[in-house]
Amino acid sequence: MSYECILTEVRGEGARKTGLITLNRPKQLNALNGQLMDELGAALLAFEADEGIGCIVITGSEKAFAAGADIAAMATLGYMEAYTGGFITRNWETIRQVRKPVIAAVAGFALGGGNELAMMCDIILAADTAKFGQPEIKLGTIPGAGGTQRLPRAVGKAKAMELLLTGRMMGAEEAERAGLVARVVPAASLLDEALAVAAQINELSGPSLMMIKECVNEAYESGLSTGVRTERHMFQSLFGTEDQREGMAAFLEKRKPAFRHR
Ligand code: DAK
Repeated sequence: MSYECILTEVRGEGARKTGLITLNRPKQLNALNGQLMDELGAALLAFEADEGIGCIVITGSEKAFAAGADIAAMATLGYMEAYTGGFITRNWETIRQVRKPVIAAVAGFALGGGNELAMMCDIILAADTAKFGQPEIKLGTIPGAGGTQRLPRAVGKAKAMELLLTGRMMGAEEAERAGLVARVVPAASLLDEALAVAAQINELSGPSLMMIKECVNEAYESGLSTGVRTERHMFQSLFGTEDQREGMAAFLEKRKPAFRHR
């Protein structure tokens, strides 16, 4: 499939490679419109279905990961259009269907829906130029793709309230201190760093990676005891996989494991 608002590539060397998605509406600072969201959804599902892909990286431009949903496309919507269809609803949840690890490599602005998109990824790596925020309040609206839910879980209620109620942006260092991003790297090496993390992940056992995602998301979305119970069941179930046999045997034989993702 050919895309207009994103670029897709396969990167890496090993048996499992990285699916790289670059948001590509630079003139609009990668504002997320319906076409971009459709293409992003299609690309994510294609990489998810491809057995040769272990991990997915989503990135933007130097200036913007994404400056939010496309305000020009939203400005004149009525309630029924917003509720029943159009870009506002479609494909925002697709990323949650992806069971492979997804890394957001963020440089420049990650605002509104851009920050919400990054927060739906499993790991956020930030360039030192990154700026995160939920400025919807300045537009007379509120976040609509999880910002009021995921931001407090990521940075705590106090900072989330301040950011949400004022629309202030925070820089990469502050975002790392607050727990929103995994790591800050120099802007010039952002993509290389993200691809290096992805390459590390690509060497690991696919089923175990999926189960870690499921367990962490379970704990994140429910209570501790439910999460711990899920984790125990997943841990036990991995004793039915070849990769567990291989991983533990390789450790005992002092060699590198050769995972076959089953
Ligand atoms: N939408 C459309 N165009 C945008 C845009 C956006 N979000 N952000 C920037 N642009 C466009 C600008 O209009 C400008 O276009 P031209 O004038 O050149 O034609 C171009 O990108 C460059 O922007 P600036 O000239 O403004 O550049 P600056 O460096 O001066 O400022 C900025 C950069 C990022 C601070 C500024 O552009 C800005 O404040 N942008 C708006 C940020 C914002 O308010 N974002 C939140 C939007 S609301 C939902 C899913 C998602 C959402 C809601 C519901 N559901 C699933 C229900 C999400 C909502 C939002 O994100």
